[in-house]
Amino acid sequence: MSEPTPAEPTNPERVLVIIPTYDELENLPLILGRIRAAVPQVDVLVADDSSPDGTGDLADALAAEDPQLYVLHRAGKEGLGAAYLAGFAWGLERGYDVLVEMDADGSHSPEQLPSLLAALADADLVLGSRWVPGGSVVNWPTSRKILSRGGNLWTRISLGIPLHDATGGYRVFRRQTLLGLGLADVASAGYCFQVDLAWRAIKAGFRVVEVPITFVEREHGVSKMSQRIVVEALLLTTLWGIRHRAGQLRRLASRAPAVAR
Ligand SMILES: Nc1nc2c(ncn2[C@@H]2O[C@H](COP(=O)(O)OP(=O)(O)OP(=O)(O)O)[C@@H](O)[C@H]2O)c(=O)[nH]1
Ligand SMILES: [Mg+2]
Repeated sequence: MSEPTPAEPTNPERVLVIIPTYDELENLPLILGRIRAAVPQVDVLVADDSSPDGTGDLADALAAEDPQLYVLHRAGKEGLGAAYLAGFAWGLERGYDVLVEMDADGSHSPEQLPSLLAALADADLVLGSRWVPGGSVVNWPTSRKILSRGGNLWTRISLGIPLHDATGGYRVFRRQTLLGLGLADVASAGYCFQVDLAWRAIKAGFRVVEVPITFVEREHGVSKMSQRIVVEALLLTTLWGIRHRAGQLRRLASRAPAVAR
């Protein structure tokens, strides 16, 4: 008797990797080459904020040769969060099932994307995490590790969420998850944008799963991380935490039995 033929997967999910860029001329061809080798099935959208170094023009030239590469040109530098929001809107309009956040600088290894995509089978949002067992950071000075771990500890305490790496930017969203996050009123720009989205996902009841990644410090180009971005993250996380706790207290008080006078 012949073996039954395994069912062909029908309608494989369409995946869009969104890469925000600002002055990533050296990195862009490297990351795109690695994506093509590691996950040839995915489409890629480069969201460039009119990089002065010509990253947007290079992206156009590469897209002319690659039918799975698209470029979103934005008017000027508005921060990572705004570029992702525009990229999400672009991908959702075009019906992608899965949308991925990935930096251009090589810190997020495309070779690890299959493990993040696999984790989506039991999750609505997958976070690439440096700070769970198996996760790591390569070539970071101790000061950056302390900043990242400290920021994440503060986020956990302040918001009361169980995540170890809420500030990381290597993520996989289901389409339905993004649609359920209320993206229209997201205003945060830097690291805070990542915390904001993870927290919204948890509050909305989505399953958020952390998968270990090896984060490698960029070798080319300069970081756009600034003191302003760190301060924004610290202040906003604290403010959200205070509001969250105040709301919890109000709800608790309203449920308490009325005291006889
Ligand atoms: N479109 C757009 N992309 C940005 C902007 N700021 C940063 N990016 C991109 O966002 C990604 C992450 O930025 P990085 O400068 O590497 O910041 P980071 O990874 O948080 O910090 P480092 O760990 O120091 O590299 C990179 O692909 C940047 O080119 C921006 O204002 N607009
Ligand atoms: Mg980086």
